[in-house]
Amino acid sequence: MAPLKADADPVTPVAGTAVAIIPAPAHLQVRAGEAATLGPRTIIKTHPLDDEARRVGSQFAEFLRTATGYRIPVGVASEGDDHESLESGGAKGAIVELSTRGGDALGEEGYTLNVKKNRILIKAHTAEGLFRGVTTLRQLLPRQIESAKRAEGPWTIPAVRISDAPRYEYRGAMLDVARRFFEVADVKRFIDYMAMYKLNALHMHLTDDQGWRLTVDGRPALTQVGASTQSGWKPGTGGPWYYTKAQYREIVEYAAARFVDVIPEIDGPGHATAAKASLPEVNCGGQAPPPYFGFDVGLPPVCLSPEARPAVKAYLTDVLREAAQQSSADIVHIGGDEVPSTTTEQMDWYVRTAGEVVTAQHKRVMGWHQIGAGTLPPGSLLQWWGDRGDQASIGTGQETGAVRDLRAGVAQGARVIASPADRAYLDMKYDSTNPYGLSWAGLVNLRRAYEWDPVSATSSTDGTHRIVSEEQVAGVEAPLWTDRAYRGSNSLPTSLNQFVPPSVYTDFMTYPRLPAIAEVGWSSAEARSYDEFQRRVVTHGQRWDVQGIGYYRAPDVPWAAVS
Ligand code: TNX
Repeated sequence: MAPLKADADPVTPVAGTAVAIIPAPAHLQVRAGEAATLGPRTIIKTHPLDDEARRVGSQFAEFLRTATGYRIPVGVASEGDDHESLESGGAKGAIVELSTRGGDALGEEGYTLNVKKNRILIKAHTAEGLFRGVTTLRQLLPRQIESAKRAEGPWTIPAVRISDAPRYEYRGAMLDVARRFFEVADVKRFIDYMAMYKLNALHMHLTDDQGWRLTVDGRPALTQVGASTQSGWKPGTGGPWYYTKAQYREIVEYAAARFVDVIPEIDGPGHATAAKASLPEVNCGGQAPPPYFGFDVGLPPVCLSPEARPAVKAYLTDVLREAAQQSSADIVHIGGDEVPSTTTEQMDWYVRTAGEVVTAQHKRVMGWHQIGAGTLPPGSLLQWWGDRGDQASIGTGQETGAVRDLRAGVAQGARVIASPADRAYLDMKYDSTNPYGLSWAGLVNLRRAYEWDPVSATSSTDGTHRIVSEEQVAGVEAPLWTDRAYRGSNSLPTSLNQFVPPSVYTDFMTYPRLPAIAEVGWSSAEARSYDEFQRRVVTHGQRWDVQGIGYYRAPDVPWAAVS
C-alpha cells in the first residue's frame, strides 16, 4: 500500500466531527482543513476510459439520491455547469472524483481517500478497491444519509486522509438457510450488511438434515421432497423452501454488485438427511427416510458402503456441479462436519470424491476442519470452528480430534479460515437473557467477538504452540446458524408462533457482532483496541437506528439515546 506522504497536513482532530469507520482503516488522518459538503451541484467525476469507476460512481450516486434528493451526474466533467461546480466548491457541492488508476501497490481491495473542501478523491487499483473506498466515504457522511426517504443535510464530510487495505483476503459471513429459510429479500438485506463492513464472501449453507435449498437439474426430488421442511416446520406447514435458478442468480448478482462472492455449501456426508429423504439410492438399504424437521445434529450420513458409492458419486457429481456453476466464487464448500460412525477410509473416500468433482469444475475446495482428515486437492481451505477447549489441548499429548484434523489438513497445504465457535459464531447468545440462539460454545458478548486473533485462535492457550503462520490464514468468517431462530430457544419450540421472521433473528444476532468480526478480518492486530472500537460502535448504532436495524442493545455497550 502507498504510504502517506511525509508532507501530509498535520493531524489535528476536528472537534465535534464523528469519524467512526468500521473496520478501522490502516492509516487515517483527520485534518485541520475545512470539511467538504455534498450539495446540489456535486458531480461524480471519472476518467473517460475508466468504465469501472463510472459504474461504482453510478451506484453511489443512486444511493446518495434517496436521502439527499440530488440527481448527481456521473462521468467526465465538462465545461459549463460541471465546471462551475468545481469552481464554486463548498457552497454548492464538492466534486467527488473516482479513479481505478491508482498504482498496483494498492492491491485488489486497497484505496486512498482524500477529502478537501472542494474535492473528494478516491483512488484504487480495481473496481473492488474503489467500492471499498466509497463504502468508507458513506460512513463519513452524517447518519441521515442512511435514511430510506428524503432527509435533512447538510451532507458534510470531515477532512480526512486515508490509505487502507485489508489484512486478510477472505472476510466472510455464513447464512444457514437450511434450518431456517431466508427469502431472497432477506438474503439481500444480509448482503447489504456485509458490504457495509467490507466483507467479501457470502457462504450459503444450502443443505442440511432439515432442508435442501438449491435447484439441481435432473434431480427434482431434492427440491420436491428435500425443500418441504425446515427446523420445526413439517411438510405442509408452508414452503416449499428453496431458490429457483433465477432467484439464486438474483442473489449472486446482487452480491457481485457489492463485491461479495457467493460460496455454496453442500454439506456431507453427514447433515444430509434432506438429500437422503429425496434420493433413496444414497441410503444404505435403498430406503429413503421421511423428511426431517427436528433439531438434532449427528444424524446418520449418506451411505458410504462400497455398493452405494456409485450412487453417492453420481449424486455428488450433479449437486456439486450445479452449486459450482450457479455461484460466483472460485470455491465450493463440501461440508464435512459432525459425521457420526464413519471410518477414516469412508471419510477419505467422500472428501476425495467431492474434491474431484469440485476440481473438475475448476474450483477450489473449502470444508469444515474435519475434511483435513481426508485427501485434499491443492488450494483447499479449512474452516476452523473449534473453541477454547480445543485450543487448551494444543501441544499436549491429547490433542482433540478437531486439532488433529486441522493439523492433517494444514500438512497437506490447506489454508485456514478462522471461525472459532466461541468468538465468531453469530448463533451463540451474547448473554443468558437473549431469546434466541445457542450457548454450547459459551456466551459470546461483543468483547469476545472482538478481542481475538485469527492466528492465535488455532494456537495453544498460552500462544507457545502455533499450528498456522499468518500466511497460512486466508481469513475469517462469521457463521449465522439458524437451529434456534425462535423465541425461548433454551428449549425446543412448542408452537410455530415462537419463530420470528429471519430478519428479526438476523438483526439481533448480527449487530453489533458482525462489525466486530469484520474488523478482525480487515484491520491490523496492532491497530485494534476494544475500548476504541466500542466508541465507534456507539456511533454506528445511531446509523442502525436510521436504517431500522433491530440490533441488540448489548448492556456492555454505552449506546446513545435514540434521537
Ligand atoms: C454445529 S459448526 C454445527 C451446525 C450447527 C451449529 C450450531 C458446524 C460445522 N456444525 O450444524 O448449526 O453447531 O451452533
